[in-house]
Amino acid sequence: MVVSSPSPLRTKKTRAIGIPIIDLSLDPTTLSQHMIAACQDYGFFKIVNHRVPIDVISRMEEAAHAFFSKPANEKLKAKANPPTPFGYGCRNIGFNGDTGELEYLLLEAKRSDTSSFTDHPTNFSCAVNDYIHVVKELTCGLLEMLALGLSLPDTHVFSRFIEDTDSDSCFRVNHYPSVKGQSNQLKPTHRIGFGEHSDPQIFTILRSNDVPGLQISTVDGLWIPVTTQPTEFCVFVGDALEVLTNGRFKSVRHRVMANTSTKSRTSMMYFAAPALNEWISPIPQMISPGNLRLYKSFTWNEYKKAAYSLRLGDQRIDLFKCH
Ligand code: GA4
Repeated sequence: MVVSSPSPLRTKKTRAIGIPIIDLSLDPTTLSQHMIAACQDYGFFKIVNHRVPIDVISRMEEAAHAFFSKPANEKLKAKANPPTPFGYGCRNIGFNGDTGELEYLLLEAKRSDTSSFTDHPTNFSCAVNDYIHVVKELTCGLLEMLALGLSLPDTHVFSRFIEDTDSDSCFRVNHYPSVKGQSNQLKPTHRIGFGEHSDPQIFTILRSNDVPGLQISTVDGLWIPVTTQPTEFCVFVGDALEVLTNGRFKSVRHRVMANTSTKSRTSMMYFAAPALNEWISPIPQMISPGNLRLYKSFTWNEYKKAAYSLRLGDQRIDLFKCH
């Protein structure tokens, strides 16, 4: 795979080959145009020069490492009973039979009370809260840049959902242990860490260590491996942003293959979501005689319910198409 820098903008005739890497130190006009091209063509891009303090990232990575290093019976204390999506999970994803070769912690961003998870609840909670704070700021900045590039009259049209104190954003830490040498009917390289899906939210900001596994699907259905450097974040367009932009930006399908490296893969995702009672519908500026309205209006609560009633890989956005 060829990775172009700063961003492989597509023209009508040519097709970009690399995953877009966007340099946040570019001037706002160029930056917003690069981001728009990436959201349209891939629904995905990587960012560099993001200015997120490295100590906040390192503290969160250390806290995650400390948690996943605990014995299984300790980690299970953080499992919700009866099951909710939140807390500790091992292999099971959602409630409808999806599984993967991972364990995880899923937390509500606004209520990240982690006192039952660790020996040092204050340290862990501080690490989580500080990390959520900086990635939330980053997310809002990126969303404002997109609104600017689309020449929308209100540059907060997307970010206001995330700024809302009732925003339903969540934070997930995934830990993919090595499956190398483990016996299974499937070859290790065919095993799945986290199955193919798109994220239901507006935007997802991911950071991982250098162990590979993440793949994104192109619009032609080709799977491209995504490698990341410690200096980068990955950004994913979610279903809600596809609807808000009336399909101009595409929510990206992605998956994680089981980890065949000797080291564990750890990734941290901030899922930026609206409040449960917020209405999601294509913004008027994205609809025109040449761009007919593609999606119905719905509340984030309705969308979330639909997501949890289906399997991970289902195309839940189709339920909300106009025709
Ligand atoms: C995918 C994105 C986030 O990880 C997540 C996931 C959620 C879960 O693991 O509980 C879902 C999945 C995700 C989409 C469909 C439903 C809900 C599992 C599942 C089968 C936390 C989210 O919001 O949606």
